[in-house]
Order: sequence, then structure tokens, then C-alpha cells
Amino acid sequence: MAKETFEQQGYWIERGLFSEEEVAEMRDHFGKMNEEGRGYLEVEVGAGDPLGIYPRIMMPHRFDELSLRFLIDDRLDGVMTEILGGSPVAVQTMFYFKPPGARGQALHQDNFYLLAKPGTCVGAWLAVDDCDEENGCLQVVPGSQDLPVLCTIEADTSVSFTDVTVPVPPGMSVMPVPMKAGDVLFFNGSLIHGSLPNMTTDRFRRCLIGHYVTADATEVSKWYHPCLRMDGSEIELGSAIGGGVCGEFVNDELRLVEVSKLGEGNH
Ligand SMILES: O=C(O)CCC(=O)C(=O)O
Repeated sequence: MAKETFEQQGYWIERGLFSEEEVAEMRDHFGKMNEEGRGYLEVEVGAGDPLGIYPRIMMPHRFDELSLRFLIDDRLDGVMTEILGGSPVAVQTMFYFKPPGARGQALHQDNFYLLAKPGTCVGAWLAVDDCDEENGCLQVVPGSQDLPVLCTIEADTSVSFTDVTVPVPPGMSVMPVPMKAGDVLFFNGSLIHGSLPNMTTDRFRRCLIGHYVTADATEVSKWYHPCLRMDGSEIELGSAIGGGVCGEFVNDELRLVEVSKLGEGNH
């Protein structure tokens, strides 16, 4: 069931994989890290932008034991081994606070950034708060996991803290994914996904995210090294150059793939 859904829709939600005690500990733990100034503000924010006070924390597993334990957690490994047919390689963690009023992240594909190949990357997105459309839950475009990495266009930065996005391909639609704290959404690195702003005045939408590459990947962008097996040991992978490349390789030649050209037989 999990494997079939993951292959057909591009994602799978494992309900209640982490306990209420565990997510409560995370809220407390990352709240303290925020107070210590561990967040990383990559974009310019105006006065009063909640992201200025609660920037996301990038790669906490590199300096924080709890984040490392999450990244290589046996439960995540178990689900991914089932849906991917093999244990993945862990490459990234991020913690988002998304406080009331915060912007979301425009629709994108993760492998645009990670450049895992062959194969792709996979996200494990743990809801640390209950999330719904009001507080800006994740949104996915089911079926888009089979598309190549698409070329981006400018995003509306009044609703997104990132400035590029991928248009929704013809015939596909965006679907909100409400989740309870403790649920984990596993998604394919080519699945188009993102989120809208947190429109509430009093509810955070925190999440802890692990990113992985499939066992067949021989390279990933240099920003994601060192790479870890799920037992915590390091594994040497090649360094893909760049990040932010769209298109697909046909006979060793990179062909750009724009959404407007989908269905014209160029991919
Ligand atoms: O949590 C969000 O709003 C976006 C997260 C995301 O895009 C990701 O995990 O790749």
C-alpha cells in the first residue's frame, strides 16, 4: 500500500510515526535553538516579517544530537526501505518554525537543488504541530514525481520567502496535505510541493525535515556532503556541480524542460 501510493502519487503519509512526547520535546528544543540564534536568514526580510525572528534552522544534524537522531531514525529508515526498496543515504536536515503571519515556500522540486543522480532525493517531513490550510500546511502536486526537473519562473515573494517557482503542469492540481503532529510525509524529490503563508494569528506550523538520496545515487550537490548511511557512518558520493539546473540528460546532453513544453515530446 505505502509503496504503491508512493510510486503512483509521489508521496506517502505515515500517521503517528512520532509520539506527542517526542514532538513536544522538539518544539521546546528548537525553540531554545532559536533563542540561541542558530537560525539562518537566507533572504532579506522587511521590518516586522516574522521570518526575521524565526528563520529556519539549516543542517542542525551537523551540530545537534537530537536532529542527527531524527535524520537516521530507524522508523524513517523502515518506511523508506519499504517504499524505495532499499535504505536511503541521509544528506540534510532543516527545521521550519513558520510562525503566525509567516510566508510560505513557493512550489518547487527538491532535486532542483540536491541534484541526486541517478535516482532522486526523498524528503521525510515531520509535522511538529498540527497543520492545515489555515496555518500553511504542505501542498503537493500528485503525479508530478515522474516529471523531469522543470525550469523555474519568478515566484510571488509576497506569499513565498523563496523567489522562484514551478508552474503547475497542465492537467495536474495542487492538493493540501493536512497532518497531525507526529505524522511524517515521505515524498519523491521530483514531486512539486510547497506551502502558502500561515494565516493564523496564534498557531505555529513547525516541521523537522530530513532529506535523503536513494541508494542508487552516486552523486549529490556538494552542499549536501558529508552523506550518511542510516547507521550514521559516512559514505563517499560524488559532488554534482551547481544546483538549480533544470531539464534532463538525453544522450549526455542537458535539455531544458519548461512546463509550457510538457507534452510536446521533448522529455
Ligand atoms: O515546509 C514547507 O513549507 C516547505 C518544505 C519543503 O519545501 C521541503 O521540505 O522540501
